[in-house]
Parts: sequence; structure tokens; C-alpha cells
Amino acid sequence: MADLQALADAVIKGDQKTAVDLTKSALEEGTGPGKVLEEGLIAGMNVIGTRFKANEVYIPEVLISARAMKMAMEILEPKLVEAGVEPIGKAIIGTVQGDLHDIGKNLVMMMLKGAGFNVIDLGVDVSPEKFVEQAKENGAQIVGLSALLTTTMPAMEKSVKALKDAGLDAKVIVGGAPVTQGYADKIGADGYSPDAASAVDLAKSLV
Ligand code: B1M
Repeated sequence: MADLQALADAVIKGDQKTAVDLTKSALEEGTGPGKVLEEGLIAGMNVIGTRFKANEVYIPEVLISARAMKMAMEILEPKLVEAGVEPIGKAIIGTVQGDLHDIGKNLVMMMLKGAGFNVIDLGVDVSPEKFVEQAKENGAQIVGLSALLTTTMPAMEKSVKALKDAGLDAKVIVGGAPVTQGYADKIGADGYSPDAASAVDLAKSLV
């Protein structure tokens, strides 16, 4: 019998090898890939997300857990596709034009993936046009914008405007150290979150 709690624990501890081995053995024993994802990997990342929010764990632990999840996902993803397991939503995410900071954006991306979103990472220095083009091309329900510099906040505003002007259904969520709820409201974003764990709750509430 596959031990999905042990798999969740491996993700929580950031134990890549055990996470990969337990994912493989659960699939070999015939456990459905959706169940392995939900009760193993996502369950583990949810615990990390909750602890991160409560300041019980810090960025390095989150990154180590996310890496363990990523390695296990490489085994699981083809099986999920074969089984037709639907992601809970499609998101694209990037750091806005002129801004090269990506650590926070990557954390948000990993947490969203951990929560079951299909996430496409556009990287850093993403132009408003690229956000619009990629949101259209991928049918994104969520577009995530990150900015770390006060000087790149206007690029965030331009990106939100471009996405809204394009008439897309996608909800635009924003974050990053200088960004506030007030700024998000001012530029017409659909949501703001101060950290990666809350970004997941926000994205879930918008799909
Ligand atoms: Co830069 N940098 N940096 N930097 N850098 C800051 C941001 C700065 C505050 C440092 C300082 O002066 N005290 C300052 C900005 C000042 C300002 O604008 N007010 C600054 C500056 C000035 C610069 C340069 C201009 C320096 C220079 O060259 N003169 C330059 C700009 C380059 C550019 O982007 N064009 C620069 C360069 C760099 C490095 C390349 C060296 C490196 C980036 C490496 C990388 O990202 N790969 C770097 C770093 C590491 C920092 C600090 C030290 C750390 C940023 C970080 O990763 N934090 C930073 C000072 C600081 O914050 N203490 C600083 C950890 C990360 C997990 O937090 O990104 O805030 P954060 O993400 C959080 C939340 O904000 C939120 O969730 C995350 C996790 O909870 N969040 C979202 C983020 N995005 C979100 C999106 C969401 C939701 C939530 O929805 C979509």
C-alpha cells in the first residue's frame, strides 16, 4: 500500500530522493497519479505553505521542499497527462519589464504549482506585450506580475493596463516588496498578496 503520508513528509523535509522513490513506488503499485499528487505532493506543500505563512519556516526550507516536489513532479507529470487529471487552473507569471529579481516570483510559482495550478514561467524583464501575448496563447486564468523595484512599478501598471485593454478574462494578481494593496487597487489589478502562500489562496479564490 502506497504511503502517501510518507511522501508528504518527504516533501515537507525537502528529501528529494525519498520523494522521487515514493512517487515511483506509489505509481508502480497502481495508485492513481491524481491521488499521489493530491494526498502526497500537494498535501506536503500545503503544510510548508501554512508554516511559511506563520513564519515557522523560511525561504530556504520552502525552496528545498519545492525542489523535492519538482523532482517528483517530473515522474508524475506524464502519468497525470495520460490520466487526464485537470489542473485547478492555468496561470502565467513573470517579473515586470526592467526588473531582474526572480526569487520571490519563483517562490510564488512553486507554491502555485504545489497547489495544483498549471503555471508557465515567463521569467524576468517581461514586457506588457509579452504578458498579453502569453495570456492569450495559453488561455491563462491568472496572470501574476512581480516587481521588486520602485522604478519598475510603472511597468507593472502598464502591464495591468495592457491586459485589461486586451479584454482578456484573466485575473491579474500582483506582488513584490514595494507593492501594496493600495497600489494594486490604484492600477486596477484584480488582487494583491504580500507573500507566496497568500498568493495561492488569492489565485484559488479567483478561478
Ligand atoms: Co536588488 N534591490 N537590485 N538585487 N535586491 C532590492 C529589491 C532593494 C530593496 C535592495 C536595497 O536597496 N535595500 C533595492 C530596491 C530599492 C527600491 O527600488 N526601493 C534593489 C536594487 C536597488 C537593485 C539594483 C538597482 C541594484 C543596482 O544594480 N544598483 C539592481 C536592479 C537590477 C534589475 O532588476 N534591473 C538589483 C539587483 C539585484 C541582484 C541581481 C543582485 C539580486 C537579484 C537576484 C535574483 O532575484 N535572481 C538582488 C537581490 C537579491 C535583492 C534583495 C537583496 C533581495 C530580494 C529577494 O530576493 N528577496 C533586495 C533587498 C531585500 O529585499 N532585502 C533587493 C527575497 C524574496 C523571497 O522576497 O522578492 O520580496 P520578494 O518576494 C516575496 C514577496 O514580495 C512576495 O512573495 C515573495 C515571498 O513571500 N511576492 C509576490 C513577490 N512577487 C510576488 C508576486 C505575487 C504575489 C506575491 O503575485 C503575482
